[in-house]
Amino acid sequence: MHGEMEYMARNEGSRRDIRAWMKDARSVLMCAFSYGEPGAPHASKEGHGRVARYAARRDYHDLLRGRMNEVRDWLSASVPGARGVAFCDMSPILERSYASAAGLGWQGKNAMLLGADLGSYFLIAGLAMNIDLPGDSPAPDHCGSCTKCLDACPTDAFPQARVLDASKCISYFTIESKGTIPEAYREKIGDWVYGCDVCQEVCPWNRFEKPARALPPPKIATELPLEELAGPASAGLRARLKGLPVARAVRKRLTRNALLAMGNSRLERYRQILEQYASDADPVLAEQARWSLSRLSRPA
Ligand code: B12
Ligand code: SF4
Ligand code: SF4
Repeated sequence: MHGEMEYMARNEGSRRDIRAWMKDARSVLMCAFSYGEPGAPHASKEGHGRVARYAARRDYHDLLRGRMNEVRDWLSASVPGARGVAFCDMSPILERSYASAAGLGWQGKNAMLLGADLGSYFLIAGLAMNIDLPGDSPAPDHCGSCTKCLDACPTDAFPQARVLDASKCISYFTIESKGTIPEAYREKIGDWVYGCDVCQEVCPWNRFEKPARALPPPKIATELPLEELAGPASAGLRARLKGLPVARAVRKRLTRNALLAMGNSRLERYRQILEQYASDADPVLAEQARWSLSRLSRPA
């Protein structure tokens, strides 16, 4: 279920109780930071690889923790003895669980936290405090009989509604997985080169997505030219990706993903670059390029 992300299994028990992380925590404050772009098209584009929407903006971890620390400082200044620690994504805490208990939204069948007034294109950050704060009630579930996300997932990554098998998720393959991508999933990954938004794109509640306020505007398009991604690390590309989550995927992973997408595109114009990589010293890249080359000669 977790693929190479061993930390998920390792900390499973303690991640459910924040007191394993902050001993004297008495309240948890959860916030949603929207990165929606109402009306913006996010479609495949010939010769390009797709990047998940959140990844087109500046890396959010420090930024959002910083915003929560501002709240912490304000609370600490107002309540004597109040102390707290902010978290966003990097700490051993099940953020969706806490956010759902805090009433930010309900857990959709696609495992995403969803709000009736903001859809699911938002990131979560939290603040654990050593003081009692008034609690909110969990939000009611509005998925009803809809199964659009479960039906649309290209890799069938949901063994049941609300449970994600991370080891089958395109987001896992393209961002986290270091080695060879299993053959059975390559075609299904299509043109995704960093993350995946399919189970959110089809969600009817995302017609209520909200534009970002705390997060800066996108720095890159959500479609990137495949040749540029697989080519030599140009100063131009490095500068464009600097400070973005995409820069977290080491160069080799991005190249592997771009080679895969080239195979799925079946465009003859990639033959030369794929032939070059087919004899690369790196076995993961060489094998990926050979597979993609084999796709060029086959009819779609
Ligand atoms: C590891 C991780 C991943 C892994 C694995 C995800 C997984 N299995 O959940 C991979 C790389 C695949 C991944 C993908 C994505 N991720 Co991610 N990921 C995380 C991370 C770091 C840990 C999540 C985790 O531990 N999951 C394990 C399972 C057990 O927990 P869970 O899904 O959170 O759900 C539990 C609770 O919600 C609770 N629950 C609450 N209500 C209900 C109701 C029912 C009926 C049930 C059964 C359970 C349930 O029980 C669940 C099971 O224990 C979190 C940040 C964090 N620290 O929480 C971000 C986070 C979950 N990811 C996030 C995002 C944005 C994504 C992507 C959209 C990125 C992308 N576009 O590619 C995809 C979405 C995939 C999907 N459909 O969920 C956001 C989600 C925001 C939101 N609105 O929900 C988070 C919260 C990061 C953040 N700080 O904003 N991610
Ligand atoms: S992010 Fe993509 S691959 Fe992962 S569960 Fe959603 S639709 Fe499936
Ligand atoms: S697509 Fe349908 S089932 Fe999936 S999360 Fe959205 S409302 Fe729920």
